[in-house]
Amino acid sequence: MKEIVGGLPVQTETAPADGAKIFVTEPHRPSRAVFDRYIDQIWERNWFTNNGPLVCELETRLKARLGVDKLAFVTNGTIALQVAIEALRLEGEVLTTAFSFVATASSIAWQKLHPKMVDVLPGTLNIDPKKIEESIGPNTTSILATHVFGNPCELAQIKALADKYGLKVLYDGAHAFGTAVDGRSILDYGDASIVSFHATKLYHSVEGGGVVAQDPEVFNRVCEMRNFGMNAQGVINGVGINGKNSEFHAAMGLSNLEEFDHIVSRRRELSELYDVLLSGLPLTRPITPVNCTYNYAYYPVVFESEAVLLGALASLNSLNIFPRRYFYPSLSTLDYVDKGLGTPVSDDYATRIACLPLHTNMSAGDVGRVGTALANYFGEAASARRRYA
Ligand code: T4K
Repeated sequence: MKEIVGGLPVQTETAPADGAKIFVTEPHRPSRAVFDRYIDQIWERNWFTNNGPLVCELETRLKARLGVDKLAFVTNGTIALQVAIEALRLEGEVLTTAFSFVATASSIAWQKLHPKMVDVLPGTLNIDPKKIEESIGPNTTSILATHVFGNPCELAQIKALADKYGLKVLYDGAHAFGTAVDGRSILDYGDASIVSFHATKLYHSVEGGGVVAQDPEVFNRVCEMRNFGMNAQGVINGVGINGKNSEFHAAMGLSNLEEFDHIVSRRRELSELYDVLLSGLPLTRPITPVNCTYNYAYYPVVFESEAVLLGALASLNSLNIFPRRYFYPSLSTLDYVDKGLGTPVSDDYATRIACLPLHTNMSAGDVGRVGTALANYFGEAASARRRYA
């Protein structure tokens, strides 16, 4: 059966019995034997949380892997943002990107600061440095910029602005584990960076996150704040929260870390297959800078219009394929943010971008199924347009 969705014809019959669901993402499952060995250790020690040995081991291995000096493993990426904002002592107005997951903006508001929206660059969908400069006001103290889909922000230009106007820079690197610029992890830039290790991320610890900070005093505050404001001796040095993560989460993180190279190379293979299958279709893709080692965190595609996107999603959903509208709506539509100078680029892209399924449980055949479904959709849309012309 065909229906008109967004002005275009869409296949709406139920998916074939053999068409297993393909989600935008699925958690990577590491070797069960490796994971079980860590769980056995936890069982044996009966030490479950509060800075246990596996949490310490994970932090050490993550630092080595990323080449960073200071990293604190915390409960999730959102707590990482809140603790980092607090530890950096950000105040007043924080300039932030309109194109990100809601946690970026809501963390600022949660800390009772003022998120002011800044528009993005059409190529990378990352915050536009020129617009940052135009948006700086008397109460601006800082910049919170997201490396969207794991693609690096304009690091040098943002640093130059921060130096010029005395602003602090916090990077939301929720998607950025494994991305490097000029051989250096992008989590090592800015005054601090955060990362998410949520189960839907390419590298995960089920729930989890990390804070990387440059200044030892800021990092010390991060460590104390995630532990109710207490230092290692139990002395309360200020207000804190419970941002600690557990041994079980560290076990998953350690197990997945052993497979991280495989995870990235598999995602790269699948992404390159998409590149081939989708070439010639009326879709565009965000740009990855040449000096960037990309982590293949997502496979975003931009449609000509929201109507075409909605038609494509409905068509794919009917075939049991579930891309996601990351990120919709543009954060400038939230009622608790300052809309700043306006964010037309973000507002436009947010209506017509979606991420295609990409995860290590997918086969090349699954990518083929998605590619074919999209090609069929565009083929049918084109012939319908010809019929009605
Ligand atoms: N900053 C940015 C820029 C972020 O993108 C995020 C989070 C954060 C900060 C905050 O980090 P965390 O506090 O989350 O650590 C997901 C994630 O929950 C969220 O972590 C992520 N970004 C955001 C972009 O996406 P949903 O609502 O899309 O997840 P959900 O549950 O719909 O899952 C997506 C698909 O994954 C499902 O269709 C099926 C599959 N799935 C999911 C889970 C949880 C599985 O197969 N198994 C699973 O266990 O938010």
